[in-house]
Amino acid sequence: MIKTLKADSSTLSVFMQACRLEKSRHTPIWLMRQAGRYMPAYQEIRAKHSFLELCKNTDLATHVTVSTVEQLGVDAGIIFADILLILEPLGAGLSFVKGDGPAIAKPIRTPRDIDALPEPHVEDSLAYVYETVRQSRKALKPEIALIGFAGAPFTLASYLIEGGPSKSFYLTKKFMYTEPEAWHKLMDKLALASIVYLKAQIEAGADAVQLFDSWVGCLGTDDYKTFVLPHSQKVFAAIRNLAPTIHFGVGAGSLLSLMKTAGGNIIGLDWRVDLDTEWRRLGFEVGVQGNMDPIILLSDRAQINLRAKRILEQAKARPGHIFNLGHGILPNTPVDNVRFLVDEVHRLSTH
Ligand code: 1CP
Repeated sequence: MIKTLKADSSTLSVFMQACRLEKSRHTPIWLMRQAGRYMPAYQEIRAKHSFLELCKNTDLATHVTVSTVEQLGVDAGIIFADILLILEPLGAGLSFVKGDGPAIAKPIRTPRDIDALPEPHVEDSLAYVYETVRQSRKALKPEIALIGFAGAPFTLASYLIEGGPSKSFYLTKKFMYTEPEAWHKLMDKLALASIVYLKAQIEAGADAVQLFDSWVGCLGTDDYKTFVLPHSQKVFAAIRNLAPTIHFGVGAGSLLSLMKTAGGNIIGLDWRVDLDTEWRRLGFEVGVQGNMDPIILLSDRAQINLRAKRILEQAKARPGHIFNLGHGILPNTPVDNVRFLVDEVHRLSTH
């Protein structure tokens, strides 16, 4: 049984209707990275607290989640957290360096490093995330869905092995190709921890969950099948009956049907693919989320209107389209443009 919002409110949430591939009064919209540095209110909070402090302060994290929804008028909130938090109880030495993004003090470079990884006990070590879910669900109006999330095993492994962001994923791929046995052991460990993590978020009140495989687009189809698919599939199989799931990757056009095989009620599309063509190819038994280029939000209202219209035309008001960007909002985005997009999507899709 897929979990719904409280019996009387499930029919009110356009986001949950889309997750269930039901018609809704307008197309739901939320935006990846909707809470963050492009918002002056967020910057003010960040001036006083480090990013990790903010994630662990459940009152503040709830405030960021909920006030973002109120400010933008979106149909779903996403808990304020990060895909990399799960690496902390794995003893990776996670920090966020100003300007440079995340850094891992103890990256994984040998099979022995994997054997030495501690048991992460995510039920306890990430209890603050579940508390943020609980508080946010309570604070949001019933018709606003709350999205929980985790990083997919491949994207998490890439940070653990590279030690931070990467463009080529050279160390990750080298490890995958030369140490396949250790690779699968690591992926299995990450998948098992993510299952416990996602189940606890759903238990705490997340209405749907998104698995971010942001960097999987660097792989070819054969490598995805061999090294990634079984592990992501394990995560989706474990939670499929608990809540609707969204499966997201960037630059992953050639992997979309394999990602569908791995799992997800909704498949994330970025701007590099044509929404209509890809949805047809995937089949209408799954929904799609996307797919505006985040840089459109740095242009002007005329362009935002035009592009929103085009995406909605491509989706043809089929049930199961969740409007979003193809990737996260960029730091220099004007908040007014984001609000304009949300209003336009609601206005243009109301029927
Ligand atoms: O300086 C700051 O204030 C920190 C910036 C920041 C924020 C606001 C980071 C560091 N993470 C987050 C929050 C976050 N991250 C959320 C919740 C907020 C929301 O979406 O509204 C979510 C869902 C994420 C997910 C996330 N973190 C992903 C997957 C999505 C994506 O962008 O592909 C990834 C890859 C990360 C890693 C990460 N965390 C932070 C940064 C700067 C990065 C990317 C670094 C890189 O380029 O590899």
